[in-house]
This record gives sequence, C-alpha cells and structure tokens, in this order.
Amino acid sequence: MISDKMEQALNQQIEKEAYASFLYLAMASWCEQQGLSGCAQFFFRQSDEERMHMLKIFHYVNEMDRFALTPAVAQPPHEYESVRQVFERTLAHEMEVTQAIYDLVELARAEKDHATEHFLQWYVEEQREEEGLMRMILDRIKLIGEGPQSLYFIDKEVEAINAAVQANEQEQEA
Ligand code: OFO
Repeated sequence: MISDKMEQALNQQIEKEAYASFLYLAMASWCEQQGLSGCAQFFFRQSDEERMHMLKIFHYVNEMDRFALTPAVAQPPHEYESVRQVFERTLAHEMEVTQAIYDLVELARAEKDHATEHFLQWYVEEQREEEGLMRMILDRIKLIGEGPQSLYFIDKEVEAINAAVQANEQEQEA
C-alpha cells in the first residue's frame, strides 16, 4: 500500500526518468551528427537504461495497486557547444535526479513506507554509479584535452568505456 502523495511523487519520478531517456537520445543524435560514433553509442545505451529506470518505477506503482501514468515529456535541447558540454550537462542532470531520489527516500521515511524506501535503494546505488561514470569521463576529457586532434581520442575512450559498462551490465544480468 502506498499513499496518494507517494503515488503522485513516483509518477513525477517516472516523468524525470522518461525525460532523461529523451535527453540522452537527443545527445546521441548530436554526437552522431558530429561523427562521434563512440559517444553516440554511449548515449543510445544510456537512453535505453533510463527507459528501464522509468519502467521499473512504472511496474512498481502498478504492483502496489496504484496507477502508473505515461508522462508528457518535454523536448530536450538538441544543440551543444562541445562534447565536454554534453558530459557536463549529463553530470548536472544526474545530480538533479539523485536529489529527486533522495527526496523520495525522505518522503518514504516520513510516511513509514518501508517497501518504497527499500525499492528506492536500488536507485540510490544506481545514481552513485552514474554520477561516478560521468565524472570519470569528464576527467578523461580534461586529460586528453579538447583540441580538434583530440576529438577522435575522446570518442575512442568513450567507446571503450561504453563497451566496459555494457559488458558489466550483461554480466549482472547473467
Ligand atoms: Fe535514471 O539514472 Fe540517470 O537519470
């Protein structure tokens, strides 16, 4: 059993995860336009992952005999100045999502909703990993530098990171 307030808050989180999925899809498109195929692969995978985050909450709400609502999703920005800016915005977005998850945990605690508090722990861990991943990529971009000669190497680095993330996910699923 979850409260009306919790149902509403979880539906808002569904919308946030859906927006993240579309934001990363827009970033994948920008990267493809720039010829950054490694970065594009990274963001296509991230976009799918955010859809999975959305669906996990969606199923939870319905499982708790409440009503998961399909959100209206705002169009994300499509223009970016640089690959660094794309990853900076990604990190900033992930930090916002982390705060939203923390707010949900606080609400679950205030309502003594142990089931939802437990359910949300998966997201707490996921946000820690996602923020860490984006910080690592930004550190690599800073190390490689951003001159025109660097873009190829940044793209290759992100491609390798993406392959490692994907392999790790497949291992966890097996
Ligand atoms: Fe759903 O973790 Fe990113 O936003």
